[in-house]
Amino acid sequence: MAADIEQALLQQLADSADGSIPDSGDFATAVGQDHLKVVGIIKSLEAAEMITVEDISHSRFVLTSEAQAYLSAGSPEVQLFNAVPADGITLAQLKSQLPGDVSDVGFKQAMQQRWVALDKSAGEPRVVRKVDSVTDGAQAQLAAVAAGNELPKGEADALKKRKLIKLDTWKTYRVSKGAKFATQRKKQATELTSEMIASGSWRSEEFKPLNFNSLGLPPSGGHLHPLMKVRSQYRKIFVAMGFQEMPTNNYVESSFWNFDSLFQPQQHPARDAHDTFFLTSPAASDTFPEDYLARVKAVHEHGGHGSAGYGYCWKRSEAQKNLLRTHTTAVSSRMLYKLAQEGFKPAKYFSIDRVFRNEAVDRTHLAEFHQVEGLVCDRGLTLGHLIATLQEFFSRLGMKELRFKPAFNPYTEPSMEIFGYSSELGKWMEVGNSGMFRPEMLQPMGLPPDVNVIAWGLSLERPTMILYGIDNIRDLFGHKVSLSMVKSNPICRMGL
Ligand code: FB9
Repeated sequence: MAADIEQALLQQLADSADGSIPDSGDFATAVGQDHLKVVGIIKSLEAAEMITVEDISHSRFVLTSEAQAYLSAGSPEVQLFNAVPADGITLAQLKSQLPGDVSDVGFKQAMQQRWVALDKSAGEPRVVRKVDSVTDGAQAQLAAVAAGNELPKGEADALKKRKLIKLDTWKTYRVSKGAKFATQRKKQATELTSEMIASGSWRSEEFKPLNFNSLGLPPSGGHLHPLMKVRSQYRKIFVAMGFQEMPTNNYVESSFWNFDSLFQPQQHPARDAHDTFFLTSPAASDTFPEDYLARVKAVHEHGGHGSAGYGYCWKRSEAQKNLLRTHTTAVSSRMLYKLAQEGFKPAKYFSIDRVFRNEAVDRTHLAEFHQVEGLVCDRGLTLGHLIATLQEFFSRLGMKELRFKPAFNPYTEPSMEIFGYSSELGKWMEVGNSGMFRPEMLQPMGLPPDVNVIAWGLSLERPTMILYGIDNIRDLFGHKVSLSMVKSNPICRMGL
């Protein structure tokens, strides 16, 4: 037990003539303890200034694992020599008789020592003996090393070169009495108690020095996932720009609000199970604002508000199908309808929450991601307002330069893909999509005809991967995420 070793060491110091223990290695052997354990105690006694310590460095050659084998089997050159019959043997036969490493090393050594020669005179090369007998000097040397005897430098260097021996170094300690030497370690008090003060015993107490550098236990607190940290930064930006957050607490949506209300035709490819997760139970919704639903049916079938519509037979059953929302634009649609029903007033809304798409999973795409969406609803809004708003929004994300590429969304016209120049990455990248909601979407809701809605969307995952230097989205989100990453990820400030 550690205390016994400590006791034995202090006692031996007290009893020793010169007040020292010459070598902790011998002491460990004497008390039958592992030297490492003794070193631990020596270090703590030294810290308590009960002893002083001097290092003693040791080194000696030890056999490598390869040499261990030769100790019993003989050196490879001797094993090879013994395998060469008096009348010689073909190299191939010889190699087949000895383990691979022995025949190669052995042959080289035996040739070097001129014990054997290669006779190529007749056809296949033959190994022949050049001496009648040999002594296994190498094995003897290895045995000497194993026994701890010194070898002449030349021999040691030769064995070292053959990687048969290696230098083993270790340290022991000469231990002497320290300033605070005692045969008993005085348990250092770790705190000043009222009893000590009352009894006055504090005067004779030895207090454990306070280690002001000790880090102490890190406060165990909650850790925000990087996505949540970036989400809160996006929230701050939206709120600072006067936007209100939309309620997104419904992953399950009806096709009506997710697609139909957005004037997305019922045969649109995004509406089949290849792209969308449809629910089997509850498979369908049936509570809709019927008057509004009728107007949506009408605009899909016949258009209106300057639109030709799609001219197909719109089916209620299709709109009833429940799904995992494919975009938070479904929430925008509900909020705009509500705004129209409650009597239009200008509004700025945003949403940040999960959306689900039955897409192939790859380094940057999972079957779900967090969509960030913003919209401004007001009279006379134009594409210019959208571009200016995007510039303001992305400049707060640190993206001062934007470019816009015409695009297509079923629910916005005109639509633009947004590209931003990332100074961190030194390249242009797609940072989102945007557009002006179509009148075929807004008018059936009951919004005044001169009200326009500019909107845009992006993801949370892409900026978070860039900010945290995460290359594969699986390392950011999902069951493979290492909790240490969540616990140790720094705070990344965007755009400041
Ligand atoms: O987030 C995306 N890119 C991005 C965003 C920010 C960023 O860094 C910040 C500045 C610091 C870096 C990159 N994208 C959108 C672009 C691409 O990554 C794209 O390949 C993947 N997109 C997702 C959809 O994938 C199928 C990102 C996601 C996306 C795309 C479009 C919308 C929302 C999310 C939308 C919309 C919309 C359009 C009009 C009206 C309303 C909403």
